[in-house]
Amino acid sequence: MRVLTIIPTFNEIESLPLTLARLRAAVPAADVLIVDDNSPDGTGKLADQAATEDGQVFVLHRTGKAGLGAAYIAGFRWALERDYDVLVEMDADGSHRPEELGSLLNAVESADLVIGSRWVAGGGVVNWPTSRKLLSRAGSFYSRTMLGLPVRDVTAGYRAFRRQTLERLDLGAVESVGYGFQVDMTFRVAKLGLRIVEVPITFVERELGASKMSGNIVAEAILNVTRWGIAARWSAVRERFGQRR
Ligand SMILES: Nc1nc2c(ncn2[C@@H]2O[C@H](COP(=O)(O)OP(=O)(O)O)[C@@H](O)[C@H]2O)c(=O)[nH]1
Ligand SMILES: [Mg+2]
Repeated sequence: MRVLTIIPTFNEIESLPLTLARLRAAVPAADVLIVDDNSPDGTGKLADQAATEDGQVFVLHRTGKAGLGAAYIAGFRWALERDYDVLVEMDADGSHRPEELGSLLNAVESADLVIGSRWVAGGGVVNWPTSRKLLSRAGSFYSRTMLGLPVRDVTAGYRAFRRQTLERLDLGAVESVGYGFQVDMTFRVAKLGLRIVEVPITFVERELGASKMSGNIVAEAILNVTRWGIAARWSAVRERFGQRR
């Protein structure tokens, strides 16, 4: 299994070196692609330096900040042009512990998409206030019910896709940027009837640098989930009505 771990970065100069070192130590066989959106703090240069020192580290430079979703889509395309079997999503800030990647990779041997999940037995979050935990759980609950998804942690960003899963998706149609991107991808994989498996992870809130998530990104996710849910129900109703005629 050839594995590529994709790490999107925007101003992660403090966090990236440690995450990269931990990842290379935890799963030495996996290649790494850093997708940097021209970070003003020089993360891109730091990534280039890492790539010159380590033949398994690659960098994709983009012209400016275009959101997490767009960065991942570019990373997926890069990987699909090469012969990787498994594509992993991982944050740069250490929240997705590289030491837990092995458990995602074990699971992806018999799944189309593996989600590292905070909200299944054995999973959890370190250093989040109760309010943030509630927001995440409520967001997952709303998305799960609205879209009929068999997933407890729908917005999770620590994932492993089989190459064939991404090949079956229309990547150009994915527009969402933040948490909505993760929900969007889950919904698309579920609609294809593919096998989604959650493995428990412990998400550790970042200690260095700043979060890029914003109220806008949360609002986009809620709005999109509502639109997709209504559209899915509406087409189910039309199908039933059509069958009766
Ligand atoms: N390339 C790129 N990476 C981004 C962008 N927004 C966020 N990221 C990265 O996505 C990951 C998750 O973002 P983070 O701010 O930690 O979100 P949070 O964990 O929900 O607070 C980090 O590695 C960020 O550097 C973006 O617009 N472009
Ligand atoms: Mg984070």
